[in-house]
Amino acid sequence: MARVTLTQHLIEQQRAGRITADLRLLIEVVARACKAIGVNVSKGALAGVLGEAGTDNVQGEAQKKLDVIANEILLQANEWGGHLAAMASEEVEEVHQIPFDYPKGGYLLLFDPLDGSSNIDVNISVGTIFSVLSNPVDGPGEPGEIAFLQPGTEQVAAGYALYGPSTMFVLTVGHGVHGFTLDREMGSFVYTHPFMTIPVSTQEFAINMSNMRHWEAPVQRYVGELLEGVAGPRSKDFNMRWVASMVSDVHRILTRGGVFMYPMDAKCRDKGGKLRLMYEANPMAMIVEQAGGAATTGRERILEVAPQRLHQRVPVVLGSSEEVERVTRYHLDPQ
Ligand code: AHM
Ligand code: MG
Repeated sequence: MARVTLTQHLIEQQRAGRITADLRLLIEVVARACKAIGVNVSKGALAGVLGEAGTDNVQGEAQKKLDVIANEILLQANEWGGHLAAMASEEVEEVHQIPFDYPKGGYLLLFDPLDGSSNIDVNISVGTIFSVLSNPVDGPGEPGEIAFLQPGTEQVAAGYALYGPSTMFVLTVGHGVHGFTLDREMGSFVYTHPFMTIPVSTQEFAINMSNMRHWEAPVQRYVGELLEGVAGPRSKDFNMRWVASMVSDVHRILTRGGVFMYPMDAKCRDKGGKLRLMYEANPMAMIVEQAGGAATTGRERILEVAPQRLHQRVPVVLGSSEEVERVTRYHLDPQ
């Protein structure tokens, strides 16, 4: 049977009226940029791309060389196609405007170019996360930060690339979640994972346990119960995994279920949480909901959070719906 590529899948989505021609082009360009990022990631020490870039990003975090390279690849790939009104990146403080000599389109693209970058130097999987919104501003003006401050429910597409043992591209345009695996010889993403779904129940959780003493009471209670195993109130044993690369941890949950948490804690309280709303939590929440899971801040649905700032952070609880509902209940109704 002929293999279906990402290109063919997107053309079919366009024919079915689920995406516009411009959105198809946008997603193709992002996927092509992710291939280029994957090539750089896989070269590692051979290309001299490991280590610090010697600069800080907008969040005051030291940038890795690959953070900078991945950001440049995505910005340059998307500037000239005519499908975007503007871009925003974890690595860039201000909105990135389309250079005046290129045509502009109706979409806004947001991304974390290389998520989980603490894993780069130790050769563990990292990823790219992206979110697409429509530009609410009509006319020729340049969209400012306010144009981007739309709740996650307004996303028209979201996805990620995972640079793991194989490179994958996972996408939703609001009609399920679809996964593609890079055929390195052919250079194309092949449709390998149709309609990815997250089981409702799970026996696996993902959280950075070293922060336990900093968590709020509801998360202490929830994880405490999991750790009691069969003898505790949950009457089953739970396994734990933590890659410290959100794309990898979410991909595992999309593949076999689980719950992922980066909750509010005493260390990140000043910032509002650890993970960024606009280009980490929102796209992952859309993907997880489209796969039948749930995603909250512990208190409200992530996709309904009204954003105040481009680089805003939020607590994140996502994955198998039974567990996300339980964690959220513990926050809203503490006893
Ligand atoms: P980054 O965008 O700077 O790479 O940070 C986000 C990452 C997530 O991928 C991951 O879930 C989390 O930070 C890991 O944090 P920690 O090192 O505290 O476990
Ligand atoms: Mg990140």
